[in-house]
Amino acid sequence: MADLQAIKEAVSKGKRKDIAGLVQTALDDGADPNTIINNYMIEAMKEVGARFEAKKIFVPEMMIAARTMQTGLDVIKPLLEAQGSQKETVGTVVIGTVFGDLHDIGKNLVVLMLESSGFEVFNIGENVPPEKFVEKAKEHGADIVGLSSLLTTGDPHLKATIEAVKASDLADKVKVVCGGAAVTRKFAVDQCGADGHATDAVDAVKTIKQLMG
Ligand code: B1M
Repeated sequence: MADLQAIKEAVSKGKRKDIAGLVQTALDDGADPNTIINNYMIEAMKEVGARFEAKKIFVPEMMIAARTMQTGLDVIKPLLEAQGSQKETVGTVVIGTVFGDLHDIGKNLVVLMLESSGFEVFNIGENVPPEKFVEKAKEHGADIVGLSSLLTTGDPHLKATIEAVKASDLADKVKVVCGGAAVTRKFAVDQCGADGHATDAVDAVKTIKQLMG
C-alpha cells in the first residue's frame, strides 16, 4: 500500500536517499502522479517555506528539500512525458525564471505539464534578463512567453520583462503569462500588462490554451 505521507515527510525533511524508492513504490501501487506532486510534494515544500520563514531551518535545509523533491520528480517525469508524446504540437512556449531569481522547481513543473499537454517548450533557465526572453522568443517563434517569479524582489524584473516583450516587434504575436508564488494577477495583468496569470502548473496549461484561442 502506497505511503504518500512518507513521500511528503521525505521531501519536507530532505531524505533524498529515500525519495526515489518511495515514489516508485507509490506509482507501482497505482498512485496518481499528479496527486503525488500536488497533494504531497508541493505541500511538503510549503511546510519547508513556513519553517524557513519561522527561522526553524535555513537555506541549506531548504536546498536539500528542493533536491529531494527534484529527485522524486525525476521518477515521475517519464510518466508525464509519455502522456504528451503522441500529441501534435499545440503551440510554442519560451519559459524562464525572471532576473535575480534562481528558483526552478515550479517552473520545471510547468514545463513538464505543458510538454505533456502537447506544447513545444523552450526552458531558458533561471536568472533570465528581459532581453534574453525577447531574443529566445524570436529565435523559437514563440506563441507564449512564460515568466516564473518566486521572490517579491523579482517584481521590477517581471515588470521590465513584460515591458520588453510588449515594446518589441513580438507584441502582436506573443502573449505573456506569469506565475509563481510571488506574483499576483493584480500585479502581473492589471499593473504590468501581462496577458495572463496562472496559480499552478495545471492552471498554466489552462490559461495558455485559452490565450491561444
Ligand atoms: Co527560496 N524563498 N530563497 N529557496 N524558497 C521562497 C520562495 C520563500 C517564499 C520562502 C519563505 O520565506 N517562506 C522566500 C521568498 C520570500 C519573498 O520574496 N516574499 C524565499 C527566499 C527569501 C529565498 C532566499 C532569498 C533565501 C536567502 O538566501 N536568504 C534565496 C533566494 C535565491 C535566489 O533566487 N536569488 C532562496 C533560495 C532558495 C533555495 C536555492 C535554497 C531553494 C530553491 C531551489 C530550487 O528551486 N532549485 C529555495 C526553496 C526550495 C524555496 C521554497 C521553500 C520552495 C519553492 C518551491 O520549489 N516550491 C519557497 C517557499 C514556498 O514557495 N512556499 C521559497 C515548490 C514549487 C512546485 O512551487 O515554485 O511556487 P512554486 O511553483 C508553483 C506555482 O507557484 C506555479 O506553479 C508551480 C507548480 O504548482 N508557478 C507558475 C511557478 N512558476 C509559474 C509560471 C507560470 C505559471 C505558474 O506561468 C509561466
